[in-house]
Amino acid sequence: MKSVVISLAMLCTSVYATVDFYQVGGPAEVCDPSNGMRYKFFYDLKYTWLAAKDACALDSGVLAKIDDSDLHKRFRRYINSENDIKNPMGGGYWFGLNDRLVEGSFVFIDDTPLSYDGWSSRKVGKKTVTQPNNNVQKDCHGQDCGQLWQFPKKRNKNATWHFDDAYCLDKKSFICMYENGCSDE
Ligand SMILES: [Ca+2]
Ligand SMILES: [Ca+2]
Repeated sequence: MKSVVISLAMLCTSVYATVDFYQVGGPAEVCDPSNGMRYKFFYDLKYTWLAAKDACALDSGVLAKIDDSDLHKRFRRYINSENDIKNPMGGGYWFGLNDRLVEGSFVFIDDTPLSYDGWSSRKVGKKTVTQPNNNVQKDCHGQDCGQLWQFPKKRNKNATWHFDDAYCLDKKSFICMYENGCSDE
């Protein structure tokens, strides 16, 4: 009997790998059945990256870690499925990604290095502009903080929410992540 239960549990785990976020207490708060994490979308606020990091800590969370293609897809699908969430006040969502310590070495809040390429790449005229580009036009220190970018913002076209390095002092909406609050049943 025990082995049947275990194999059923394994089956459920593999099925859940493709299941989308489900809401807990409203559209701005979701659980991911694949990793058991809870996420909150602070779509109606906009803070600098450091202030967003502090706001997550005050709420007993951290800026979200998005480090694989499946999780990134779940975020992209979920954001575009909810009107409020897909129109964040800050024009994008800060998450935990940053290269503040060593230029070009992107890490998350827990200092693990980025191992997945979710970066934006788009055509501008005949050129392809690929992120991260550490743009220095507005700030000589460049861009060291990672956002899920609300691009393209054209009417009736969903953003792709790819990664972009942005100016840490820009004010953006943000996504916090929590290890508790999702039932593991
Ligand atoms: Ca940078
Ligand atoms: Ca950039």
